[in-house]
Amino acid sequence: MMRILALLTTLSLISTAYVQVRDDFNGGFSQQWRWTLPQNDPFCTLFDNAVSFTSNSMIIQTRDGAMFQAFNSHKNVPTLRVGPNLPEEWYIETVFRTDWSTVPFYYYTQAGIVITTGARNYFQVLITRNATDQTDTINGSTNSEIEDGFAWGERVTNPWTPDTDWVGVRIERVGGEDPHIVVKFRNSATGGWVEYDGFNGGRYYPDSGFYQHIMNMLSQGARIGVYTDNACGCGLAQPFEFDYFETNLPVLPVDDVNSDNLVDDADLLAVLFAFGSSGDCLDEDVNGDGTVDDADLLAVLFNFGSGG
Ligand SMILES: [Ca+2]
Ligand SMILES: [Ca+2]
Ligand SMILES: [Ca+2]
Repeated sequence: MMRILALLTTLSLISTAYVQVRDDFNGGFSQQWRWTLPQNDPFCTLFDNAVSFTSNSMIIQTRDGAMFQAFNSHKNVPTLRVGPNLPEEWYIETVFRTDWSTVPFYYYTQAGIVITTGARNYFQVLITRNATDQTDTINGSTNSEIEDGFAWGERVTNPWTPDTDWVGVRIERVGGEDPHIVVKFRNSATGGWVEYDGFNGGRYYPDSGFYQHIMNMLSQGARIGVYTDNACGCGLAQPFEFDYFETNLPVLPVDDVNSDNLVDDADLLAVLFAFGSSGDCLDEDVNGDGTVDDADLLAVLFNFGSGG
């Protein structure tokens, strides 16, 4: 093995271009998702058999738990890790559906996108039960926290009466002469992505704290993924079915065990040291089958020398 390591470390590192990442959840993950969430207890959020796949979607049932303020106990938060070298223009989007008729009017039950460095720091773009009005409506919303300091994002859509069709949320950065971040949504009436249409609109400009918070997280190894929340602590197991998740942000390969943007001998050694371990959330379990073994070693070797 040492001969192999010595040989491999002499290889020059190859840069790979980042491309659009899309997971259609066709019977399982096609991308490099992880269930770990820093600053959260449990660190491994995969919990209670709440996650399943159809041939073309992923279903997450809400579970009690929260990222809200210091209640850092959220469950079932799958994310991808963002690497360096963000493109000037980027986007993250997901599309999902649920049967809103089973969500009580008085809970802010919600789902959507999360950008996070941990349970104490995040930004979410969501579609939420409109519990403020306590009517059978839903609306787009945003939430944010910096060091557990919660801020409702003050970006909402006008409420609408839900149907069983897909809905979607999207966050994107527009570059050029007027750079800004914008949050968008879609439902069966919008005919595609449209900007948040409630008060304050959907745009964040570079002088806003929310803009800076989002960009800071993305430049510090953020994780991006899908989020579900019963927002009640009442045991409500609401199934949210996700059709797909897509982004053009650079996503670190799962073979990069130590998240330093290179697949090299350090990752190989990490796998070797964890050899024989088992569990749901081991970084060294590269192929995600629950055990660290020779298959994971081979997976790292196969991508050896790749990086951003
Ligand atoms: Ca928190
Ligand atoms: Ca690495
Ligand atoms: Ca494995």
